[in-house]
Amino acid sequence: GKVRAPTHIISTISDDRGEEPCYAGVPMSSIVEQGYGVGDVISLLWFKRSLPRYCTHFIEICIMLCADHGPCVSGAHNTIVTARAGKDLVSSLVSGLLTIGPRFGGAIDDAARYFKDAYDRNLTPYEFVESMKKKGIRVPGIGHRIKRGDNRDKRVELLQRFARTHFPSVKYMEYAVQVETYTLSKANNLVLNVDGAIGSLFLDLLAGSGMFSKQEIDEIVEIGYLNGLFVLARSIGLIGHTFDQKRLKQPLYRHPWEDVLYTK
Ligand code: Q5B
Repeated sequence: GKVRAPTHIISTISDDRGEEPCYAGVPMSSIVEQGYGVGDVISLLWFKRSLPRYCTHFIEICIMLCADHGPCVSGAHNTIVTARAGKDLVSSLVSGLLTIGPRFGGAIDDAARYFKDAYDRNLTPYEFVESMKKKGIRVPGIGHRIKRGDNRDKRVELLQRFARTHFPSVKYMEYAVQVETYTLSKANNLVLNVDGAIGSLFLDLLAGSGMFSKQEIDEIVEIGYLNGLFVLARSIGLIGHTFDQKRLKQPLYRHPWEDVLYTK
């Protein structure tokens, strides 16, 4: 047979060599003609399989809910400042994206990792939270700058309502809610936040859909796919903030002296 030189790249998610591009083996004409949505495309390109409609709908809800959260959050602030410095769309976008991390928007993977580990080891919420405290680690997915026990995050409620109606099991989410009940007894700002809700519910999606083996779930959680949902979603809002500033012809941003504590 033919001897082929070793390749320098291996790729398994898409193929552009034929008449039409394919995502995980599904041709573009099927994607368009069969009415696939962005959740289906994410399923194909990230998870390499077609997921049931309730799963792809859930993914789409995550994307819509996380697309923006106003101009005051870290990402939007960076993007606005960058756009006002006259920079281009990509620079303004990545400047905002670079703020996504363990405190802002990028706690989904760690929330999934810690909630899964604690639930699977049968830790009570008390044991889990107090063991995190001993290690000096803030519980990922818990806490918010403006949301409180008496001013819950509507996005979290919407995700929970959808999952309770459509998911076969919400055991990880219910565990996260029990953790929240305990953290709220300590301080009113320690609510289950949008990262924690998505992290715990994605565990339920992976475990309850029957579409993933245990080994695959462990790999997804270990590699950390889920912050990708926030990155993807928030890009929509950050691009919007860039256009907004350009449209409004906003001048170079300079922070007011009065708002800085100059001290030695
Ligand atoms: N304490 C989010 O903190 C925030 C604790 C905790 C135990 C915790 C904090 C945190 C984990 C990371 C996380 C995602 C930094 C948040 C998001 C998207 C967003 C954003 C938006 C959007 C807020 C006061 C006291 C201290 C702390 C203790 C706080 N969190 N203890 N576990 N998790 N969470 N991030 O308000 O005794 O006084 O020292 O790191 O899940 O990013 O809208 O803004 O869509 O854009 O700055 O929703 O919770 O509170 O730092 O003053 O802490 O609470 O140890 O105790 P804050 P701090 P003490 S969702």
